[in-house]
Amino acid sequence: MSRNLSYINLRNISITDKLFGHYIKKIGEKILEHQWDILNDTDGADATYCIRNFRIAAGDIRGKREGVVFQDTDLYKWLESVAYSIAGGQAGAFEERAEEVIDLLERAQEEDGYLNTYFQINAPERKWKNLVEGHELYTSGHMMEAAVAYYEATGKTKFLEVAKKNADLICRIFGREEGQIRGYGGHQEVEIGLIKLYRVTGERKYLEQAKYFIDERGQKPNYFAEEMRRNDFPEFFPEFMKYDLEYSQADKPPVEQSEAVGHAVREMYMCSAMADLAEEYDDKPLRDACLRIWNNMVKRRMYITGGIGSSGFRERFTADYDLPNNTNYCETCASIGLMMFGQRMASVMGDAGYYDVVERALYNTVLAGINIEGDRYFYVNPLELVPEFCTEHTYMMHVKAERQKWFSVACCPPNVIRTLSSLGQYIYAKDDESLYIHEYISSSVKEDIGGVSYRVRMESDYLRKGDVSIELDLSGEGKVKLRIPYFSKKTFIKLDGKELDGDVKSGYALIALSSGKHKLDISFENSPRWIAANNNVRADSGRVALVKGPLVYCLEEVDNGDHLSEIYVKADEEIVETDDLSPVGEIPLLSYDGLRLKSKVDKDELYGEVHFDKEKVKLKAVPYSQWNNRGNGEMSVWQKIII
Ligand code: FUB
Ligand code: ZN
Repeated sequence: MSRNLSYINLRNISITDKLFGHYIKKIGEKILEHQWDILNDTDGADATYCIRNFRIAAGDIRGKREGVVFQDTDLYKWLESVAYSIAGGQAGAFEERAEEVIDLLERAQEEDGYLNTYFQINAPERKWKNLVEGHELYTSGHMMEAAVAYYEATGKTKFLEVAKKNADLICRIFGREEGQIRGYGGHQEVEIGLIKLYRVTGERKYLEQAKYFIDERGQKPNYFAEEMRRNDFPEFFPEFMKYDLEYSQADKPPVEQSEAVGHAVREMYMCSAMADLAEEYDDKPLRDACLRIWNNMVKRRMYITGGIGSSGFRERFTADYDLPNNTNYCETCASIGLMMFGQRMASVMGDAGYYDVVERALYNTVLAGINIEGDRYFYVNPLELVPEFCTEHTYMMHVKAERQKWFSVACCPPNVIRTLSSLGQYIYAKDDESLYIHEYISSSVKEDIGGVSYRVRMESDYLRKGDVSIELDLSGEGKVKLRIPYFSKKTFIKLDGKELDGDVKSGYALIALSSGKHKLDISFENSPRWIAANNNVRADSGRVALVKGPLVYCLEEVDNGDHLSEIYVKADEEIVETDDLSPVGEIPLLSYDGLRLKSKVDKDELYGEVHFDKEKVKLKAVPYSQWNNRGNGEMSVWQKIII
């Protein structure tokens, strides 16, 4: 069965947006270079050993392999970002370097297709023996994703051949035939890589292998339980061991699962593959499982910022409505995974509503993952923070009060970059007869759809006024489907100056177009408003959060002083869009009146009589994605309410 939606090659999309264009430009100008230095240990920070490990594996130098077991993925994600950036016209200068690295990969790869520097150098006898934590399949999956991206950007096949050779090995090693390992990866990812490889090569065995990995997961006898029971099971992450099978979603087959559980990134990568497979195989039970997990997550286990993973301990989901604001994890990668899952759900379900969640994650948690300068990253994304309380060796030690240059487990920084550099594929999509516009990000696209050439230029003021103007030039009759975001209570669409009736199906307004030039003027309602959480979310009881369109706002110490916990607001207070704009993207900062209730307990005492000073204050809120760009300080999304 064919897919409902296909991606458009990034070579055909150009992003000019004030907000996202800023980061995309920085990727080409400095981020890829900076990350390259980090991978090569030439930036003066702690060594990552990443390229060095490949050079050892290729026999260029001698030494012991260093870094975390999946360190190779940092290079694969870098290559994937380079590929998307080449396609977007931002990184031509990196192609030569990428070619050299691909040569290195080719030389490091073993004859049978095996390529993983940890096991090649440090533990060749343990290949495929620790599927729970060894990350071999995970690492291969990232290689496949990067190779497909590089092929699509450049048309060159060398990297694709390396990835195929590795995938062929995986297809030989894993399966239900005599002599094959009947296992699957502890951290899902290879499934996504294999599906992409199938889509670009047309070789069905890759799709079938991905289906095998999903179908076999959690079957009895449980592969992971057996593997962990073996005496020779090496522990790569002792702190992660002795965990429940649910942690890697392997306690039962995915098709029987109903809740977002365990490690959040693993869950999202697995669900992304499940949604792809449900569509490729027209597999209703698998699609229903995706739907159950999705609904459980977005209705009970997701933050207003699109963050997921409530527990700082083991980066995982916890229980329904457990959404603490300061001890949470909300890993940047998990929200990237949420974007990936939502993008696929929109296709398999044929419903634009999934992009409301994609957008929530993108505009808030994912963008908060990187600073404006493009050289610092958040791994954990709290919704409330007092810097002094984020101390080492406590329950808050995972929370950093400021973005970091890099991490010893550096999954998030290159993940943000590959996501931002492939953003075009979240903006546009197509089916046999229509162009889909999911995100209102200034850009242009040219694409042939059903024999008709579409040339489209979008100018978006989505975040400020809610206005979007789209110029289209079609060589024949065609259709455009516009996602109508959930927050827009009133949407006006004009085609060539004439108002349309605004018929919306499955979250899309369908616009039929004749051949020639057209102009769409869209106006979304996006005035700022307060939002409350479900009563079961104890952490947000009696509190409200401020949003405007897809953006969640927060208070920062730099604008409002410290002790943000003393602040109270009235939810009917007028919210003013100020002329003060965010440093990037020209997003209006919001201002409103509030109260500070300050306890008068003597400063030398901890407790005392009940006396409060009440002070009227003028508050200023900034987009959450841009917090911590003006020095360190307190931050809070949810504010206490006075009725
Ligand atoms: O295990 C690989 C990656 O490292 C995970 O996705 C992240 O959560 C981090 O633990
Ligand atoms: Zn991460």
